[in-house]
Amino acid sequence: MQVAVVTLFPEMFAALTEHGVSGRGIESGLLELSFWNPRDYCTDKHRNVDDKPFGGGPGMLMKTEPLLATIGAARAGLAEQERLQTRCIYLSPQGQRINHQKVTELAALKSITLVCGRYQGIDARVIEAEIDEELSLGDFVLSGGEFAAMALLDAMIRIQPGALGDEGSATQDSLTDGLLHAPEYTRPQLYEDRAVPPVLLSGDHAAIARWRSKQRLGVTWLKRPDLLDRLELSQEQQALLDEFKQEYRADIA
Ligand code: 9WO
Repeated sequence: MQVAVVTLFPEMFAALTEHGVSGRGIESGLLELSFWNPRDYCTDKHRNVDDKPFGGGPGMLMKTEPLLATIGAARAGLAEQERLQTRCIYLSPQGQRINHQKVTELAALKSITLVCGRYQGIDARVIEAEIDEELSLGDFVLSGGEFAAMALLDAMIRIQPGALGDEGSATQDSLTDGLLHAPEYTRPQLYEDRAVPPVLLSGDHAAIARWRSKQRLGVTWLKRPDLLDRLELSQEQQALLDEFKQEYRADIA
């Protein structure tokens, strides 16, 4: 997959390219990143990349001509096939919310272009003309789109086939099936007066799988009931969730 990133701060992406699973994924060519900096597409002698908003008010916008030239260069830099299919994405709090399903959809594309805004953002006509999709990580404001782009890219890289190695398959991710993860435990077996749930030490794989399924349903019910509302539970899952609720109510009584 080819990803073109339009950013005034390409150096920030070292956090993604030089560490951990995402670093190895890029190193091994699962995802090819290129950077396109509006600073390099300025035409005025001062190399200005910001401009005043019409109508006044605080803050600046990204200067339009260098931004358009950069998006155009990023698109021209893609191979022809990728260019025809590329999706141009702007990361902003005004966008549609990204979830695991969206990440999966984007990760399957041949190429995407990520536009990272700075300052107060970009001219509305650039969004209309050049942006296919405006996406948000949540209802909060950053100082620019770079961290959001990196978060999205990290999520996309780790689900590329071959990214995680053998020990952790992305198909086992929580949220792949719309549920949260079951609680996990490592040593020590006893931490102050808290013991690891005995079933996890039992060696009974069927019992462990059943316990984890029940916990996943229960944890999702407790922490993110909005996720459960969107799911069609099987009879078996409904029975497990009912069991969890009973035990939970007995526990807090
Ligand atoms: C800056 C600013 C300064 C003065 C007055 C108003 C202002 N609004 C903004 C602003 O919203 N800046 C954004 C910074 C412009 C687009 C890129 N930036 C951004 C992206 N912030 N937060 C995101 C983001 C992206 C994805 N998910 C969550 C947040």
